[in-house]
Amino acid sequence: MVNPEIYEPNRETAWCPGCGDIPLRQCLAEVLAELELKPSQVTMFTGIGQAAKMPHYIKVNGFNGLHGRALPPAIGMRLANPEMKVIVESGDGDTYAEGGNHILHNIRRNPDIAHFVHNNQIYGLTKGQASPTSEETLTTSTQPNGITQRPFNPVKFAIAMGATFVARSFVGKKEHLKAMMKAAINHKGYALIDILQPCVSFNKINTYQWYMKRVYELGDDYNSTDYHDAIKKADEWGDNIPIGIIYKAEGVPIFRDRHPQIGDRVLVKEKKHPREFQALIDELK
Ligand SMILES: Cc1ncc(C[n+]2csc(CCOP(=O)(O)OP(=O)(O)O)c2C)c(N)n1
Ligand code: SF4
Repeated sequence: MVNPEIYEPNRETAWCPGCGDIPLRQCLAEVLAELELKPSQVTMFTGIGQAAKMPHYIKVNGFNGLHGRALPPAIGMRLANPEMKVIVESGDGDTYAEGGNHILHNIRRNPDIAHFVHNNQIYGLTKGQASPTSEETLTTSTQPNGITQRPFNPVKFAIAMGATFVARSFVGKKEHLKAMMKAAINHKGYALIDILQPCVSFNKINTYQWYMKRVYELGDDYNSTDYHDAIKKADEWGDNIPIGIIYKAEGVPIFRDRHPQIGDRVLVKEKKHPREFQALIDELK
């Protein structure tokens, strides 16, 4: 088995002690090792935020770009290199606010990407402004009278948009989170996990204790392939918060398969002569 230490999950970070990003990184390292993946076989794409620092702190190929813009380059790599495992890590703000447009159209494409959203229901890096998933009862330094908008439901949104794998997990349930990550990485298509990840410095509502009292694991009797049941489950929030694979659809074509001109080609392995590009540049001049 690959040793999880190869991913350097204990490397020093700028995250606060107790931040939910720390156990999340540990789970990820263990999952990649248990799936027998080497660092060279994985590329991680991120935008901006505390969550988006992940490729700085774990040893895989990494691309750290603009706020909310992790998905477009990830899709590019997926088209060019089907041999690479592509993982996107992003915060709730990065995904559902700045990246809102990208997640929407990404779901329509169904690329073969595992997307792990660190949902701490706050903007952590910029010191605690409200994010789309913040509770209405939360007050922050910039929203001292509370949030004036209703929270966004990412699980319901993704199911309604036709995402082919939608799960929720919690960093306080490590074995559960690892099982979800493995299922997402192995899913053929776009797999979103909304991961409940406490920000111990700026979100004083959604703490580890708050979640421990509320989260419950979906049992074997839950049928994750039923769209209407999934929408009902996605609506559960408050005293009881379900975690698990909330919706899954098999057999939907992935983005690459809709491009027959690519076929089985691994574009990064193809040697193009510079002259071929010159002809194209001349034509477009
Ligand atoms: C286009 C753009 N808008 C705003 C910012 C400022 N900014 C940097 S990080 C951040 C919030 C990050 O919050 P989130 O994505 O939830 O991640 P977290 O830090 O909580 O993990 C913002 C608004 C930016 N860098 N770029
Ligand atoms: S501010 Fe919040 S999200 Fe950022 S490192 Fe600290 S606990 Fe984690």
